[in-house]
Amino acid sequence: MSSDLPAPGRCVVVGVLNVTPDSFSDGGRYVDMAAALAHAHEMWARGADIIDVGGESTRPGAARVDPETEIARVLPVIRALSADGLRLSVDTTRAVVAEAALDAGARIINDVSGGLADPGMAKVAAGAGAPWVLMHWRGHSKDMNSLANYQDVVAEVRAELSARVDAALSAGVAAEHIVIDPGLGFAKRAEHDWALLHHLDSLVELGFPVLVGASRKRFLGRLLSGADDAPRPPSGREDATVAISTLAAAAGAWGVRVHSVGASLDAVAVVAAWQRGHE
Ligand code: PMM
Repeated sequence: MSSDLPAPGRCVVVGVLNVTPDSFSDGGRYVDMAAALAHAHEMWARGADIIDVGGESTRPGAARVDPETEIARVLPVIRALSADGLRLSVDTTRAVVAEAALDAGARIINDVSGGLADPGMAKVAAGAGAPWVLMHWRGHSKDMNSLANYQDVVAEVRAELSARVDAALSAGVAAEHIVIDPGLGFAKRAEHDWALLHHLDSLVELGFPVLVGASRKRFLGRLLSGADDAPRPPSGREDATVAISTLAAAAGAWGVRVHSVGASLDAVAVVAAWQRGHE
């Protein structure tokens, strides 16, 4: 595996830093620059392997922000954190944002559209020689719920992701720079998310590192709904998120993307020791 991607001998933990006013679970808490930097440092000090900085909300139904706003949100944060030595990814579907973020010190592109939203992204990734997370995606947030139609979600996500991998390779992206991600909750209903997790091996088999982003997502809220059938709110989905980190690591995921890194770091350390049979 490329030295650009961390390989800590256990499942990698990516800490989420959303600098957006409207992200569903931590929306608005880190728009303040000082708070964003402090939160990133806290995750890094706890042992997070990558801090994923995003300036555009991808929650279902969210409207898009313009590229200038997205750049203005993420760039100062990336500049400051990379100067402090943190390993950063930029969560963006836009080539212009990814390029600016890489120039400012980000080292990895996390593209929830897998290169579909912006045809210029492949060129930026190939040109910079940067690792590129290709997530399974079928359309922008405002229409993604209507795109959640599958005959066989596992086979279709696998085939659609393979097509994105082929496109990245043909654009000159190195194989060791590619990470794939099932895109839980993106054009997927709860039944699709669970089927993909149940068959995570069919993505792992493709031979690329697999990243799983389940943290606090809707399908967990639904699973944990109370007697009134109302979904458990995001603040009550943390223990379930840690359970997913544990099971994803055991199933061969390369990494998990989470909001609260501590418990997931402990969980993936346990999985690694269990698998080795010694500390
Ligand atoms: N999910 C969100 C945003 N970015 N990136 C990857 N690679 N995988 C994901 O599952 C993913 C992502 C949405 O969640 P957030 O609003 O909590 O960041």
